[in-house]
Amino acid sequence: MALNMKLYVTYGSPYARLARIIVIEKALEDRVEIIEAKTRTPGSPYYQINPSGRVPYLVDDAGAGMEDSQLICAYLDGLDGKPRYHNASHASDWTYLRLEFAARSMCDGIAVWGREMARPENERSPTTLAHESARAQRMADFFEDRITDTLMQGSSRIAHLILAVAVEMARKRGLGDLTTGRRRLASWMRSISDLPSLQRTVPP
Ligand SMILES: N[C@@H](CCC(=O)N[C@@H](CS)C(=O)NCC(=O)O)C(=O)O
Repeated sequence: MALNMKLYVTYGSPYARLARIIVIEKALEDRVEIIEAKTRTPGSPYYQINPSGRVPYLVDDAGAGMEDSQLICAYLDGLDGKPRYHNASHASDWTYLRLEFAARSMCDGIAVWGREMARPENERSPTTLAHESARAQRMADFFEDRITDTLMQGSSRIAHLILAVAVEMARKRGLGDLTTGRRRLASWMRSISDLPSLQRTVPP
């Protein structure tokens, strides 16, 4: 089958990683071409494709473009009419949604940390780094308490993928290992990190 959809990514982006994980999990690799975009570059040709300049960005087989991992993951997951990570019962399951949005919040904070660290050293804000570091620790405590909840166990939901991607990004970008001293989160991370879709999308 022709690769008729295009997914623009950078390999370090946690949000793009979520979309790449769904492509693998939903066996869409023969339908979605993964393209590396040049982000954060004045005059990048990518801005002609996605004016916001962010990744992930998906162009579907009708040529319609969409941005944001939340939308793209739900779209890709629903293509076969059998969404596994966004099934209809989650949409009004407030207990589950609270966990999903807490994981998003944690991921957003760690992404801010990563962005700050990517700046030249003399442009980094120690205040922002300290703020995000403290937030990440509080959120890791939150998930250490919640991780044994049945909603965080069993078959993967998008909340699980977001949390896993966030914790791995913290490790990779120098914020530290958020599972240290958090036995339950550490054991949960060990098992989810073994998923082939996570292994195949590890950031460089
Ligand atoms: N809420 C968005 C966030 C996407 C985002 O922040 N992407 C970053 C990479 S991690 C990006 O493309 N940055 C480039 C820029 O800001 O120009 C999502 O979930 O997709």
